This record gives sequence, C-alpha cells and structure tokens, in this order.
Amino acid sequence: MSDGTLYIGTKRYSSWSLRGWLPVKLAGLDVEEVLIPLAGGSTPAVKAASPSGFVPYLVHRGLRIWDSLAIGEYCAEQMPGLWPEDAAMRAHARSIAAEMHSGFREMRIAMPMSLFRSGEGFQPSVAVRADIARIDAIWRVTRAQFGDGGPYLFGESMGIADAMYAPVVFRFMTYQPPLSAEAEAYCAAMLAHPLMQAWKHAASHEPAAWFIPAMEAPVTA
Ligand SMILES: N[C@@H](CCC(=O)N[C@@H](CS)C(=O)NCC(=O)O)C(=O)O
Repeated sequence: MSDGTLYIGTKRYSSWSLRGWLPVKLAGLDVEEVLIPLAGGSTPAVKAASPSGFVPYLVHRGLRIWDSLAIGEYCAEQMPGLWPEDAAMRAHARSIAAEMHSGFREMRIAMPMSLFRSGEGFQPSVAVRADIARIDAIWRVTRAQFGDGGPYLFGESMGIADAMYAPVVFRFMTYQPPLSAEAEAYCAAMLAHPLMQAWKHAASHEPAAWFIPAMEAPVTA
C-alpha cells in the first residue's frame, strides 16, 4: 500500500508534471503515479482529479499539494538536501526556481516541451532569444558561484532548482538553440541523469493515441 498518489500528464509534453515528478522521486516518496493523457488545452479528467484543475497534483499521507513548486517545497521538507543547506545558496536557489516558475513566457510558448518532435528550422524571435540568454546566464552564474565543480546547479546532486529547469533542458534538446559551453555541459549532465532518462524512456512508450498533432508538427520559422 503506497502513501498516496501523484497525478501527472503525458510525459512527452507535460513540463509542469516533470517539475513535480522529479522532486517526488528525489525525495523517495512512495506514491502511485496516475498519468492523465493531456488533451492539449483543457483536459476534463485533469479538471476532475486536481483541486486547481492542473497537474502535477500530489496526495501524500492525506495531504494535498498542487502546483509544481509547492510539491518541490513539500518534498524538500521530507528530504532537506533538495534545497542547498547554505542560506545564501538556498536564497539563490529559491530565486531562480521562482523565476522559472513565474517567467520565461515567450520561451515556453514558442518552445513547448515535446520530447520527440523535430526542432529543425526553429528560429527564435528576439523575445525568445532574450529568455534563452537569461536562462543560459542563470545556469552559468549559478554553477560558477555555487556549483562546486559538480554537474548540477548546486553541485553534486540534483535539487529543486534543477527540477524546475529540467523541462527547459528537454526543450533545448529539441529546439537546439545556440548556448554557451557551460550551459551545454549542464544540459548534457541533466540529460544523463537516471531520472531524466527514465522519464524520457517512459515517454517514448506512450501510445500514439495520446499524441497532440500540434505538439508533433514541424516547427514553423
Ligand atoms: N503553475 C502550475 C502549472 C501547471 C500546468 O499548467 N499544468 C498543465 C500540464 S503541463 C495542465 O495541467 N494543464 C491543464 C490541462 O491540460 O487540462 C504548476 O506549477 O504546477
């Protein structure tokens, strides 16, 4: 008998689900995973399952937590190492996680997470390039200041801040925008993480009936 349920959406597409799923896995919560195929827009089964009408949604030992960042915070209470121990590092980690949670709208719209889509011919607009440059700078500065030689944002292990940026790593894998060498190295480390591999592997086995045509279509310049 598990301790609860994590509701998520289609792994090919659901960037917010990945942001909730990673902390749950990193904290080792014993929850059943319920995947609701997303309709693309509004999914009646998601509206029925989750208080906010969005996934991810976590029910753990009777507690109900919705929204990816709240799930990350909850998981860090179970496994404190998911935020850096040092107060200055933790302040920075929370800031960049929140910046991802509330920002980069242009990039998110122009580059939806779609793990097996071809991004060939993708031409980022000026606004999207600005979002990409800011993310690249966040990764570079954070790793230079706090990375301690480790492959992740705050060193040796993946944490909440990495989880928030994980879907961006998958987006960059698809759309291949030019990045700094440091950002490329960070993406490579993230893509090699066993949980990222496991998510991608599971996504590759999702049935074609769950595909959303607009998310698989060739990109338009
Ligand atoms: N702010 C929310 C955003 C969650 C969100 O937009 N999730 C999408 C899936 S990636 C969703 O549930 N969409 C509603 C639907 O498809 O019906 C979070 O951080 O969890």
